[in-house]
Amino acid sequence: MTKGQFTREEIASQPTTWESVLAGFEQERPRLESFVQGGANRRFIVTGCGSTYYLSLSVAANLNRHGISAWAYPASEVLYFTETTPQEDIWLLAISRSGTTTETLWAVDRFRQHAPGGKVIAITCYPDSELVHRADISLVASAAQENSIVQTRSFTSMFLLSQALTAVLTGKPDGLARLKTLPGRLSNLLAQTADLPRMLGEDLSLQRFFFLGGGPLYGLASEAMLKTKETSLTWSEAYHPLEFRHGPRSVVDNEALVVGFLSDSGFEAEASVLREVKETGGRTLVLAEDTNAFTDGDVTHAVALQSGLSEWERGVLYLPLIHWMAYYRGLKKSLDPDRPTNLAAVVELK
Ligand code: F1P
Repeated sequence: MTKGQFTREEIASQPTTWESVLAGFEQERPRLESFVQGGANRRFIVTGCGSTYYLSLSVAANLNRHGISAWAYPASEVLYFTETTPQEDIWLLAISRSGTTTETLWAVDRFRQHAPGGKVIAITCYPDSELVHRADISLVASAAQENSIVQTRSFTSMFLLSQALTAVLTGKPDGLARLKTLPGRLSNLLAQTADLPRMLGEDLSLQRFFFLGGGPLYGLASEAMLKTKETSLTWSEAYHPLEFRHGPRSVVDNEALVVGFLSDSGFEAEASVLREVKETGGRTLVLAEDTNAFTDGDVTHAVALQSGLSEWERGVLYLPLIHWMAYYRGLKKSLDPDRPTNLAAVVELK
């Protein structure tokens, strides 16, 4: 085994994995549709831990955008601060790659006690996991199972399943057809960006990474932060874009890379933040649907996603470039991305 072999294979397989996961969802769709009948007026607590908590933030934003009230919490909050979570007429969407994280399982049990009659939907990668046994219905991305500890294709695949669930809940399956264009778009995007992720990952003059994202992109920016930490032991932080002006930008200099996951809704305001960062000496990378608004010198690097999809549909496209950047940085620092320091694939408590 070479260093990072599992991580490399799993990052690279995302286009084909996404295709498999979406095809698998189609088979499960009739069962899900009958289960969620009248789903448009459901309310959800969305929960997970670590990466899957950050995923929950993006999932809740998407649900709210489509008229389904949703609140995201770390599983430990559902567990120990239940009274701060909605308890009336509520369902639980529990997300866990392994389906065995103790906090998430305990949160499901707690939910059952406090929201009698509330249903539990699970999103996971393991069909025989304890979470599946405790849920009323599960969406499973078996093709996205991973040998590595840090989540890459599992995260993006579970995000796709949550978007497919949202389409079914809102009774708008036409959105599913648009999700199916994402694998091809990712393949094109990786070809288009070529060595940029590796060049940035191997540039050890960069010491601090900041990821900015708003709306459905804040959870993804948080995941990018965690990936960078886990895979390369690097100082990384995540903020809503305009929040960056309110203090955090004080630590930006030429050793900092500020990555903007730019939305459509806040594009102009977000782009201004990234331009200011470069003016004050930081280095910047922007990922946006379209980058024509940036003239030479505005930002250090600009990547156009050109998905043809909205900010609510194209979210998974922001992460693979960061997966690769974190992977190459870990290798450059003589780390093994497959075995991140002090981390286990699953946190199991007694
Ligand atoms: C949750 C999690 C991961 C984290 C690490 C430990 O796992 O906290 O998010 O990156 O791998 O486990 P899961 O509940 O999604 O399996």
